[in-house]
Amino acid sequence: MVKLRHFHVAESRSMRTLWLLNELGIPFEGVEMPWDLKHLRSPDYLAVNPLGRVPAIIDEDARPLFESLAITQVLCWKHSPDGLGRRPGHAEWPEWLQWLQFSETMAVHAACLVQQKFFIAPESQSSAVANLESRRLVKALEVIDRRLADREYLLEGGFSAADVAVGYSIHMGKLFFEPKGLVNVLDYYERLSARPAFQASLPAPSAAAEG
Ligand SMILES: N[C@@H](CCC(=O)N[C@@H](CS)C(=O)NCC(=O)O)C(=O)O
Repeated sequence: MVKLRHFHVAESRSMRTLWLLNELGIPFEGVEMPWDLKHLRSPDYLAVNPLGRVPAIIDEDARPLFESLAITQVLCWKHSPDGLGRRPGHAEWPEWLQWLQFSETMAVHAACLVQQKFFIAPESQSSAVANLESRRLVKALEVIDRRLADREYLLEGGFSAADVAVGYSIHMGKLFFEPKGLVNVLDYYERLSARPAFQASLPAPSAAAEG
């Protein structure tokens, strides 16, 4: 019996959770919604996530959980505490937590660019905001680039959910520009995006073409 439900909108923060679920290889039911407020702000969905955003999950305890990085921590704790996760007390636990949160620092800049480009009417878009947010995203990517100068993944111990979280934010950032010159980031993204679990979290080709 499938116990876990995952609420997803293609190419949104819920891709982070979908990719993680695919890496974990645990059974779940995907509830896919379109990018529209009719679904995201419906009373049924607001009962799951009071802000009407994605991702959210409902696990076996039947209590909804939202915020992608809280979901990451809970799922890793339950299903892969010493693999994709790191436990409190593990030497890499502080850094694991840090890179998880850093992924949201990056995603907030990318989300602002998504709003500027897709959701704000052209006459209200601001090139000053778009330039500032792009520069701040590049600064964050430079931090990742330096971190990867002498390692394949963010942690010495190898691939973890921190790479899923940050990898999704790079994926989102790449919608706007190629981080040219940041060769470590580009190699890293290539490694991450070749993973079957990443591939399985992309929209189906027909959906991508429509959308
Ligand atoms: N910090 C939250 C951000 C969630 C979030 O803003 N998700 C976006 C998609 S990337 C969303 O659902 N936006 C719909 C809306 O704001 O109406 C998380 O990481 O889960």
